[in-house]
Amino acid sequence: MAMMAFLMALLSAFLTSACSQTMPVDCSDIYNSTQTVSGIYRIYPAGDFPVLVYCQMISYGNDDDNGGWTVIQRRMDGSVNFYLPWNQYKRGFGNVEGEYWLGLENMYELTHNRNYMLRVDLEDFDGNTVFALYSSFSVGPEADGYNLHVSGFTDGGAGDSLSGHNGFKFSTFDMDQDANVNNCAKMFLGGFWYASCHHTNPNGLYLWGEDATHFAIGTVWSSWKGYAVGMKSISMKIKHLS
Ligand SMILES: [Ca+2]
Repeated sequence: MAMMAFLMALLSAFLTSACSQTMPVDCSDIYNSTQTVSGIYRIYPAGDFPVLVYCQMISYGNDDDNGGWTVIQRRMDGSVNFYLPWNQYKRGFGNVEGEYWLGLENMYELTHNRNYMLRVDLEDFDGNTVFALYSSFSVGPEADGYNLHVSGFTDGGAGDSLSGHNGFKFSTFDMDQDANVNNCAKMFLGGFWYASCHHTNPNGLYLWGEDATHFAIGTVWSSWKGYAVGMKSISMKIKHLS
């Protein structure tokens, strides 16, 4: 009996260990299991089926701990069309090795169980880089329009273009949940937590620099470069607070 109890304990320890290593919820879990190289990994936001994601494992130096950022949105070369309907924004789209959107349902699953911070990294076409950090970030359930909760801004040179979107529902061209009498997603060619309408448009048209022909349709972050300059790269990444 003692031997059986010992074997059961061993099996239990093995299963616990195997589970924590093969079913990571986010990139922090992967980082904590000693995978410290940035790249593509499988995470399990809802605990059941895997989702491919890019994990930014480097530390930025100003974090409270080490790497393990889960990239939820990334633009870098204009290779992916982001002017897409609701179902695409809900489920996620793009190429995980390049430009992609993780999906609102995955963001909800991740952020309703754990407390996350958000970092937005920006780069212009002259090679300048800045960021904005938010100590709290979460996405509500679909029943609440996947509404945005963001607060606790810290300036990394970018200024704050996101806090004005706090509390707003997500909108796409075929799902107008914004605060404008018109359709913000149609006017600004993206999908976002539009208010009436935006201070930043990370999922807007990739502009390849400055273009004032059509107002604020690009991947702009107004508190840094105004409404006519599209970013060379813009990415949003989250990390849960331990
Ligand atoms: Ca509207």
